[in-house]
Amino acid sequence: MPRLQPGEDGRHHTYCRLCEAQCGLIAEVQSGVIARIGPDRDHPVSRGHLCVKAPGMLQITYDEDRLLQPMKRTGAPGDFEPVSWDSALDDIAARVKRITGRHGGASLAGYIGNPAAFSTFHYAYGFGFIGMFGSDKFYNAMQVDTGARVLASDQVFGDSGRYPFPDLPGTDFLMIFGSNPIISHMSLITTPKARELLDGIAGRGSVIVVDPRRTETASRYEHQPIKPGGDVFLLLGLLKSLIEAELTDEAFLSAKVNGWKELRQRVVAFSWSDICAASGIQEERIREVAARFTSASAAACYGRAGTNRGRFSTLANILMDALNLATGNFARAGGSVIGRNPFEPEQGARRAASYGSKRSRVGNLPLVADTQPGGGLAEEILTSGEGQIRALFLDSGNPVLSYPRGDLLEEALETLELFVSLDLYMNESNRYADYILPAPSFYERADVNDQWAANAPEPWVQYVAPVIEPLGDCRHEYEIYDGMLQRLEMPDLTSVITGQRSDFDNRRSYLEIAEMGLRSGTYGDKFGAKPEGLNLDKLLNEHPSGYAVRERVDASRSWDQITFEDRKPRLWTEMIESELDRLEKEPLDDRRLKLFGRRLLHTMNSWMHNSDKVIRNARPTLLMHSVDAEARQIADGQKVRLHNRHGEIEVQVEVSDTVVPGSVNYPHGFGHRNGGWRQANQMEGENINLLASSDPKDWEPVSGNCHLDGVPVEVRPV
Ligand SMILES: Nc1nc2c(c(=O)[nH]1)N[C@H]1C(S)=C(S)[C@@H](COP(=O)(O)OP(=O)(O)OC[C@H]3O[C@@H](n4cnc5c(=O)[nH]c(N)nc54)[C@H](O)[C@@H]3O)O[C@H]1N2
Ligand SMILES: Nc1nc2c(c(=O)[nH]1)N[C@H]1C(S)=C(S)[C@@H](COP(=O)(O)OP(=O)(O)OC[C@H]3O[C@@H](n4cnc5c(=O)[nH]c(N)nc54)[C@H](O)[C@@H]3O)O[C@H]1N2
Ligand code: SF4
Ligand SMILES: [Mo]
Repeated sequence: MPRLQPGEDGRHHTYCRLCEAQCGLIAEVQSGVIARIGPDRDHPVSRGHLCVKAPGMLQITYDEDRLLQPMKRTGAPGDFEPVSWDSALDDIAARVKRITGRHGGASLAGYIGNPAAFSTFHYAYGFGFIGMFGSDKFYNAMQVDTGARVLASDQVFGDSGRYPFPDLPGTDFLMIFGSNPIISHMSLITTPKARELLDGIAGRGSVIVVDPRRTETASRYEHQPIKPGGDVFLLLGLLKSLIEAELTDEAFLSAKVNGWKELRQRVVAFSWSDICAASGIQEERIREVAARFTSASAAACYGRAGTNRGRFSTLANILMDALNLATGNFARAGGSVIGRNPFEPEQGARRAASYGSKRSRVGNLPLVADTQPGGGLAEEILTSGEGQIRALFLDSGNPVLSYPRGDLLEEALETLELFVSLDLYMNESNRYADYILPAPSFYERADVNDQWAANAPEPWVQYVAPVIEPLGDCRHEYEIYDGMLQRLEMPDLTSVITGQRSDFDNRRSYLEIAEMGLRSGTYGDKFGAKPEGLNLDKLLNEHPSGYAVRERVDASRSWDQITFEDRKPRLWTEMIESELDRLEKEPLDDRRLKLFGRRLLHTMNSWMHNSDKVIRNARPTLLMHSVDAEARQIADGQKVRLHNRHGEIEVQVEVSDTVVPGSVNYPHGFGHRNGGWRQANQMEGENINLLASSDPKDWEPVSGNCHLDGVPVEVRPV
C-alpha cells in the first residue's frame, strides 16, 4: 500500500508524543482534516493502548485559541498583533546581533521545556542555537523534575544521561518510590503497558508503592505510606536491615562495585529511632520489606518525580541504586537495568562526567549535566554584571507556572531586552515576550522516538511522517532557529551538529541528525554495510507501526553503560559523603503541614487545559487528612488559605484520609488567569508553586533541585 502524504485522506500511522509511553495511534484524515484519533493495534508494544490525552491533543491541534501566525508584542503583556515571518525574523536577528555585539554571547539564554523531550533532537538544536553564540545558559525543567536522578546517575554510573529502570516484564518484587504510573503512565521508563506489567508483577509477587498518598497506583497494589521526604530514611533502613541480617552479597559487592564498604559503614551508623521518626514507618515493617526484597528471585526499586524534589532527593536516588546493587539485582533480568540508545554508537557514548566543573553565576550552584538551575532564571535576568541574561528564547515551556515563584519571574521577564517564545499558545510566561512564534503540534510533525528506546524494557523504534501539514503559518522549531541563523549569516544547525557542511539552499533537516545516529547505531544498517539493519526509510515504509528492536532489554549489557574506566558503579564519592553529613545534621520539622503534589489523569502539566475532553474531570482540591482538618476546624468543601513566607493561595479542601496526617496535597500546573487559552483561564485552581522557594539556599545544594514536595505550609479557613 503506498504511503499517504500529509493531509491525504485515509488512516495515518502516528504515535502520541505527550508522555513517555508514546502509544501507537491511527489518525483518520477526512477532507484534509484529522477527524479521529484511535489506537494502533499493530504497534509492537502499545498494541492498542492509548489514553484520553491523545484524542485531547486533536482538540488542541484545531483549538481556535492556538496561535497560527507570528505574533509581535504591541503594548501591555499579552497584547500582540500578527506579523509576517520575515518581519519577525529580521527584527529578532537584528536585535540578537545588537545584544551579543554589546554584551557577548553569554547574554543569550534558552529555556526548553517538557514537550520538546518528545520532539526529535529538539534539545540538541534548541540548545545548539544558543551554544553557537558561545552561551552556556541552558535551562529546562530538570530542577523541577529529574535533577536528582540525573545527578545520581552521574555519581553512580558516571553518566548523567543514563537511568536505571526496572525490567518490569521479569520482576517479581517491585518497590515504587514517588511515582503514580496508573495516572502518569510511568516516567524514565518507556512502556505503554504500565498497568498490565504491574498487574503481572503483583500476580507473580508484589508491587509496593511508597507514597504519602494512597494513590491510584497504591490502592491497586500494596501501599506503604511515608512522610513526605522520608524516603532517604526508609532506604537507609532497608539497607541497614540487609546489613544487620547479613543478607548482602559482600563478595559480589567488593568485586563489582566501588565504595560499598564506606557507604555500609555510614548506613549502619544511622539509628533506628531516627529512621522510624523521619519516615513514619516502624522498624519491623522495614525489616520485613527488606527480607522480601532479597528473597524475591528478581527485585527492583525505582523512584521518580516524588523522590526528586525533596531535601535529600539525590541521596535517595543513590540509595535506591545501592539497594539494587546490594541485593544483586542490578543488570539482572527482572532487576534494575540500563538500556541502550539506538541512536548512539554500539559501545555507547563515553561522556566525561562534567559535574562540578561549572557553577551558576547566581547562587554558585554546581551545574548538573551542564544545565543552569532553572529556579534561578529570574535572578540571572535581574542580577547585573558579566553574563547577565539580556535575551531569552523560551521554547515549549511555561516556567511561570512550572517553577517556584512565578510572580518574581514575571517581573524579571518584563525587563529583558529581547524575549522570543516558540509555542502553540500564549501562556502565562510568554505573554511577556516580544515575539511568539507559532510551532506545529506533533500531528503536524515528523518524529522518531529517539532517546526513549534506551529506557524501554521492550525497546522499539518508530518513525512517523506528519499526519497533516503545519496549520496556518506554523513553522517547525528547527526551521525557526535556522531562519534566524541564516539572517545572521551563521551556519545552519544540522551542519553544525553533524559536522557535515551544507548550505541554507539545500539545507539538511533535523531528521538527518536522527538518520545518522540510527544508521551508525546498534541496530543501524551501517550506511549499507549491514543491509538487514535499520534506516529511516525502512522504518517509515516497512514498519509504520514501529519496530521492536529486541524482545526484551539486554539486562547483562547494563554494565557496559557504566562509563567509568573499570565499569564499576560508585557508591562512595565526595558528594555522597557530604550529603550524608548534611543529613545527619538536618533537624526534623514535624510542626507544620507538608505540601506535596499530584498529577491528574485529565491534565498535562500546565498546558492541556484548553481541551474540554482533557479537563472534563479535572478539579483540583487540597487533600487534607481528617485529623488535620478537625484540628483546624476545617470542613470538607471549605475554602482555605494556604500560606507560608513565600506566598499564599486560596483553595478548596477535600477531607481525605488518603494522605498521611501532617501533610496536604494539591496538583500543579493550575492558576491560569491571563494566557491566551480562554477555557483554561475559566478553570478553578491555583498555582502551588507560589508557595515554593526561589532562594537557592532552600534548594537541594548538590543538584540545585527546587523543593516542591514536602513544603512547610500553614492552612486556615477563609
Ligand atoms: N509543584 C510542581 N511543579 C511541577 C511539577 C510537579 O509535579 N509539581 N512537575 C514538573 C514537571 S515533571 C515538569 S516536566 C514541568 C513542566 O514544565 P514546563 O516544561 O516549563 O511547562 P509545560 O507545562 O510542560 O508547558 C509546555 C508549553 O509548551 C507548549 N507546547 C506544547 N507542545 C509544543 C510543541 O510541540 N512545540 C512548542 N514549541 N511548544 C509546545 C505548551 O503550549 C506549553 O505552553 O513542570 C514541573 N512543575
Ligand atoms: N496524566 C498525566 N500524566 C503525566 C503528566 C501529567 O501532567 N499528567 N506529566 C508527565 C511528566 S512531565 C512526568 S515527569 C511524569 C511523572 O510521573 P510520576 O513520576 O509518576 O509522577 P507523579 O504522578 O507526579 O507521581 C509522583 C508521586 O510522588 C508522590 N510523592 C510526593 N512527595 C513524595 C515523597 O516525599 N516521597 C514519596 N515516596 N512520594 C512522594 C506523590 O504523592 C505522587 O503520587 O508524568 C508524566 N505523565
Ligand atoms: S499514555 Fe496517553 S498521553 Fe501518554 S503516550 Fe499514551 S496516549 Fe499519549
Ligand atoms: Mo516532567
